Amino acid sequence: MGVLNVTPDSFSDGGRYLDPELAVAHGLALVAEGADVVDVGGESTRPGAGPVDEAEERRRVVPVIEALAPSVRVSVDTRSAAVAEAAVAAGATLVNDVSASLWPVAAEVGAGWVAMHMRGEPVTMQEAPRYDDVVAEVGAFLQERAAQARAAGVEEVWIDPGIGFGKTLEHNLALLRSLDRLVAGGVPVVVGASRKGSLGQLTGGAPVDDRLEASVATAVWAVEQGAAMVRVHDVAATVRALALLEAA
Ligand code: PMM
Repeated sequence: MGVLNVTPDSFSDGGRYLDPELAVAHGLALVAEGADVVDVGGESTRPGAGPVDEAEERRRVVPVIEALAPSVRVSVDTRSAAVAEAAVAAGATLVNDVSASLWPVAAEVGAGWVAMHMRGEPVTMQEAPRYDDVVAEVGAFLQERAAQARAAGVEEVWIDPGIGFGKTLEHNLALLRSLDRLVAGGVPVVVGASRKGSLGQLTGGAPVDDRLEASVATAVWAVEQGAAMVRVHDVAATVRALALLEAA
């Protein structure tokens, strides 16, 4: 899954693809690099970000989705039911939901659904997050949401531990270390660690544009542990690294 943020303020590519033409061109480039899914988002959920007006979010994503959907599977990265509905009408077939709350919408429109775990809201989520057992708590939450979605009629359900969403470095590492436990639950797992702050922390404070190796290594680790999809910015490098893993 290649990341396409149509936002002024996402942490790694904010502002780069606000122009719909540039966004579509970048989406097609991700496809050429080997992305199976392009994840179009119009609201930044980086730590500290506030919510975006729904109409504005829709205005950002719909034209881009319409242009990309004939060429590739498109997911919409949103927490808004109205935006998810508009995105599916525009051609998206997967709702990537960092709020893990939009399964009724996915059921209604017949789309797939990714339930991501987040503790709190983006504005405050990195203010001293704490868990007794992060792996058990995140796993239980996601399995429960997946079961709810299935019961509501969503046929394609994915779960995602939400690296960096209300989690410290230690929490993120614990989740990555025990990814096999999440996978063992039987629901396909998505992991998004690409260019995130934890990777900077682990690499001597590498800035966001200098986290390629750590991002690729983490994607390879996740797939090796059984993740069925990785959400990444650097599609070409990740696809090449994963080809090696598959061959080996
Ligand atoms: N991370 C971000 C946004 N959306 N969706 C899923 N399923 N998993 C993630 O880890 C995730 C996400 C934040 O990163 P971005 O600013 O690069 O989009």
